[in-house]
Amino acid sequence: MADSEVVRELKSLAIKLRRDLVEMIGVGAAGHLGGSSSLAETMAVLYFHRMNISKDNYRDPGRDRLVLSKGHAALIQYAALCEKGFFPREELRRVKTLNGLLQGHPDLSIPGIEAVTGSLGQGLSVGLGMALALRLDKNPARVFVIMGDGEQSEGQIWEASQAAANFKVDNLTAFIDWNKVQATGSTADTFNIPALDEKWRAFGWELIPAAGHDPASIIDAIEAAERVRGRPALIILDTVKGKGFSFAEGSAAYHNGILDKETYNKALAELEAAKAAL
Ligand SMILES: Cc1ncc(C[n+]2csc(CCOP(=O)(O)OP(=O)(O)O)c2C)c(N)n1
Repeated sequence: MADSEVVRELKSLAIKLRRDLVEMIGVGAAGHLGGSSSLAETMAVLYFHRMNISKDNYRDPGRDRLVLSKGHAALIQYAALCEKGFFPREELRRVKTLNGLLQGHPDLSIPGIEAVTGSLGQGLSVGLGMALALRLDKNPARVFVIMGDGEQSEGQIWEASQAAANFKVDNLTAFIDWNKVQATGSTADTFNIPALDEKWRAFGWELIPAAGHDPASIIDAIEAAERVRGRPALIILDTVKGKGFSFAEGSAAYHNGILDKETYNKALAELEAAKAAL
């Protein structure tokens, strides 16, 4: 069970990451608010509690690796990397500009990014390759892969899923950001995948549920995943798309919506209120 002060600090970090996210999107421009904010607590836990990764060791073979398979949520990962000092804050202001470092989807030119993603369905295969290579090298580092629930419609995921179980990979922890909404509507209406958890179990994975906006639950789930031996583990993060912003919660409109002055100010005000309530 995580220390309550640690949990409070991670909650506060998640709010900070959401603030950077809103500022990166800005007024009058589109940005992936919904699927980024649903990952704020997970990013806080991974980067500030669990992963052995820093601006000084991010090229060392012994570092832990994170592959953001749902690459459209890159802004929340950039916010975390920036907070860890991987690049100066000015880069957040130049995000998604031609001469900026931070592109709309993760790119290997960005310090701390481990894989090019954005075309959905590929990240688990990439992470599996990393995990197998680490095992061959007897390297104890771990690989984390974050997928979306809408992304589960991609066939390549199921090939990687079977391969990971076949090769008894246990140095890989995968996540599904189960926020129930994808780009244009609910995941169930757009491409329904009944009994998703049973499918993963049938494919040979250990399944671990987590409350995706509670750092303590995420930490417990990650620790449980790391105790699993001889097969891969999947954490299903029960989350809300657009979490933290009343106008965006559960809404496909803010998958990649435009913030106007009013919603921008409202977003910042709601974050201030959340911070004050901590
Ligand atoms: C191969 C591929 N097909 C389609 C898209 C377009 N696309 C971008 S995000 C998205 C929805 C993804 O939904 P989900 O995985 O649930 O992400 P989240 O809701 O967590 O943002 C789609 C279809 C894409 N990026 N890649």
